[in-house]
Amino acid sequence: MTESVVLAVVGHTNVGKTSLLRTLTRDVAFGEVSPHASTTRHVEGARLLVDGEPVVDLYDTPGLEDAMALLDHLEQLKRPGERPDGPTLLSRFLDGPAARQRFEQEAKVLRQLMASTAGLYVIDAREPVLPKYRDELEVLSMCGKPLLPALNFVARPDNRADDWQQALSRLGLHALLRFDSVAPPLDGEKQLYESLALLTPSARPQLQRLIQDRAAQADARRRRGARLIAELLVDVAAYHILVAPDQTAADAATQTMRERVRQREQACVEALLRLYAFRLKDASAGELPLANGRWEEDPFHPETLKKVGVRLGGGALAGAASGLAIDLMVGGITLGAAAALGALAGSAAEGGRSFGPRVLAKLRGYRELTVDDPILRLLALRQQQLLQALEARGHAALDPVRLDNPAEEVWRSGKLPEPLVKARAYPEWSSLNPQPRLDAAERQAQLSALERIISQPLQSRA
Ligand SMILES: Nc1nc2c(ncn2[C@@H]2O[C@H](COP(=O)(O)OP(=O)(O)OP(=O)(O)O)[C@@H](O)[C@H]2O)c(=O)[nH]1
Ligand SMILES: [Mg+2]
Repeated sequence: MTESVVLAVVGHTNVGKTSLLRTLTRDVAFGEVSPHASTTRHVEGARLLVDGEPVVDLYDTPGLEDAMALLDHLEQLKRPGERPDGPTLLSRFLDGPAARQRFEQEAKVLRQLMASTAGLYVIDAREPVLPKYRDELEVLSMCGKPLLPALNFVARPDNRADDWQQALSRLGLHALLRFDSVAPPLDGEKQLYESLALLTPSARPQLQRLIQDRAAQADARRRRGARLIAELLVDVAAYHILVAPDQTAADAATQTMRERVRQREQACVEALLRLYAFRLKDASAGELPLANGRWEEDPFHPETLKKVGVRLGGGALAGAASGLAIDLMVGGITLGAAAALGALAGSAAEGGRSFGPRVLAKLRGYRELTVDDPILRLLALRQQQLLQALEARGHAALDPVRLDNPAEEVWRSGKLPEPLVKARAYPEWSSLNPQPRLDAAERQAQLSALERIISQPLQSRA
């Protein structure tokens, strides 16, 4: 087995070293992050595995505070006429008393970097390029290890990444990374490992493995996320309540429907957060403007008719019931007429089985309450935006994602995707209805089709 690559994350205090580790490990609980200096006091490691094997060990280190004083001290450690190289001089320092006292924190950092394959030098790119950073780089470079500067905070408009790039190249550091631990660029992680692979050829195989594994995982997560959203939408589209023809029943049904759709959306939010390894408090859903639902005054939805039609095609029905079905097919029937035919449908045992309880209930004057199209559209939009936000969110982020009611044209006003139109006619596809049949092959096929639609980026979908 090849050895894992050891990376030390180093830099000035409060520049986001621990935050970077959180994002790279996808672990929101790694270490302690705070807006105050000197938060991390000890070296702390985290291991990145591929197929259960360690490939990269990342080490968080305390922040450097006074590199200038340390440089002065190192100068004093030189003997007259001697010009020791960096590692020699640093070893002398690390064996001396100052490494246990005044420069205890700095000693921890330098020991870790000397024991590592390479270092990631984190910079708060909002800061002006001050001489103290040059001193830091001078001390760190004495370890004799490749250093990759990582300009952090570049998602902030007030960053000075260009100034830093110039200053670093004057110091001979030409490879660098633009990153943001809170809002990392989508390919930021890949760039980080690729840049490190260029600096440390011996680490290339492991870093390549990690890059591939991370990409595959991101892909799998995105597909799983789209599936979770597809399941929510089919659940809600196929959800229906048969309501007796009086106002009290209608009010109660509307209330129930609102409550259950809200809970179902929340369950999807939570599943997405878990999938992306965030905490429940990392997202909060604004109120869903769930109006009064949709009353299917015309209970004979084209899809329902198609379904009934297909069954009638089986030829099991005789005389009257077939006539009824034909009337339904051409849409020439009203609720009143249907109710008048209720007795017929109810007594026709053969027909009863074919129509199923849903159609029979409607024939008896029951109405069907379903969730309105705009709500379906809104749910689709909100969850897709959440998915996008989670993909672009670093595990160092502290502010929650907020789910609003976004403006987007295709889902808002375009044609509702076919799988959802279809789901309207299949109450058994919804886990919100009694006796669901969630493993039905057709449901699975429609979920897959919907998952593909959802996997496309929001804007480019036509
Ligand atoms: N917006 C933004 N904030 C960040 C980023 N990185 C870190 N922060 C914030 O900066 C502050 C310092 O982050 P830490 O990760 O604790 O910094 P550190 O370098 O580990 O600090 P010490 O351990 O004290 O040396 C925290 O308030 C973070 O939330 C970033 O890329 N973008
Ligand atoms: Mg820290």
